[in-house]
Amino acid sequence: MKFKKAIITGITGQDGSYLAEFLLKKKYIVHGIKRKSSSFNSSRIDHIYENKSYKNKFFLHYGDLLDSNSLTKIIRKVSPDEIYNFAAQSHVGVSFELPNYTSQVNSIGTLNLLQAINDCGLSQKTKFYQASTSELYGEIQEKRQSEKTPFYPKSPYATSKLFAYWITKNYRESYKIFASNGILFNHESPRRGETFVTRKITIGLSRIIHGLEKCLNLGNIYSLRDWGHARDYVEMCWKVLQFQKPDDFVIATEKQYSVKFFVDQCFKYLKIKIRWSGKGLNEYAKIIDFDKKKYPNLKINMVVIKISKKYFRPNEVNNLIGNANKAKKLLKWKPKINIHQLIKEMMDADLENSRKLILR
Ligand code: NAP
Ligand code: F7E
Repeated sequence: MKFKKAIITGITGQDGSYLAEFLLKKKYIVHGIKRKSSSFNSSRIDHIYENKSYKNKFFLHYGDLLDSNSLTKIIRKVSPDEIYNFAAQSHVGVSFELPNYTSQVNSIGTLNLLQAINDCGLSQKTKFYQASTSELYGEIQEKRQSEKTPFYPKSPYATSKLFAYWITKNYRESYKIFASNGILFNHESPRRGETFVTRKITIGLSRIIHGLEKCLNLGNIYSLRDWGHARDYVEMCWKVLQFQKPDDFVIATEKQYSVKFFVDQCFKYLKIKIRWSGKGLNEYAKIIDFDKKKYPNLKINMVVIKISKKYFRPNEVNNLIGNANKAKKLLKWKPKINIHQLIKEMMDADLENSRKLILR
């Protein structure tokens, strides 16, 4: 039996690790591209690498989106059926501080991959998935954003992803590569990068509970997002490439919550009562009731959330919510995990991580 071969860029990231697990379960041979780092960056995939049943099925290659030679070499050697481009400088806030680097990796990096497919003579064999983003909608032009909604990017991250979106379409039209964009709205998990807001909240609250930190500082808590689960969404990335033709799809839960709501629901899950007071940069939340036996490190009136100017962006995307009708209809998909299940999974995992930190 001939197994399909896939290359995943960004294998060490949240989505890369979940997609690797998903494809391996589907009997793919998975090749991950991992960049050289001075410290360990493989914690999300170590369990896959060490799993004996994936011996000869899971391979890692050093490569970098900015080093086109490395990409061509790997693509030529593997001759993959599918490439999933997840590698990116993916932090919107950081992109304002690293606009040039973000643009190089996210824009030119995507072009390097597409050109490598062509240069290796694989344009009629290798399907290409581009990790596009709801950030493309930025200053929203429609209440619910679909594949037809005009883009209005508001950060170096979003503008770099706009180039990547269009170059993917361009290579589809010019060279007939099966190249598709998944326009994914925010998706989270216990493997989410620690500086993205949901994970920052679940880590922050876990550490406060364990007495490792006193207070969590946040930025714009009135920002609205459509949050799904990464494990749910990587299945969609795969489905996008199994569709009968290359196309672009919005993937979203179609439900919207504020950052403040996410905080409130985490405290609710923990059965800790808080009260919000103040306005703007002076807004804060303090603890007003909790189980003293369960949480010996907490105190009544302890201020646990503060607002800090540091976490506001020069240009804020305030309001995103997707319309995923096309994916639901054509790819026969609907999200499986709701925000409460997501919060439970993230809180439980980070409480356990903090507990282990203390035991060390
Ligand atoms: P992530 O956790 O930040 O992972 C990014 C990955 O890219 C990491 O493996 C990182 O390697 C790698 N990378 C960064 N620069 C690279 C370079 N120059 N060459 C090769 N690899 C490089 O991101 P994610 O949340 O999994 O998201 C996956 C993709 O989907 C990204 O392209 C992101 O922009 C896009 N996206 C994400 C969301 C979301 O809500 N998560 C929504 C829409 C679109 P290191 O581990 O060494 O840093
Ligand atoms: O911010 C606000 C912040 O950094 C969400 C990336 O995966 O999804 C992600 O981008 C919201 C923003 O994600 C803090 O201002 C408040 O309004 O978790 P985030 P993001 O910017 O939406 C999209 C779809 C991607 O494509 C990206 O790759 O929360 N916020 N206080 C905060 N955000 C952070 N990070 N930290 C705070 O303290």
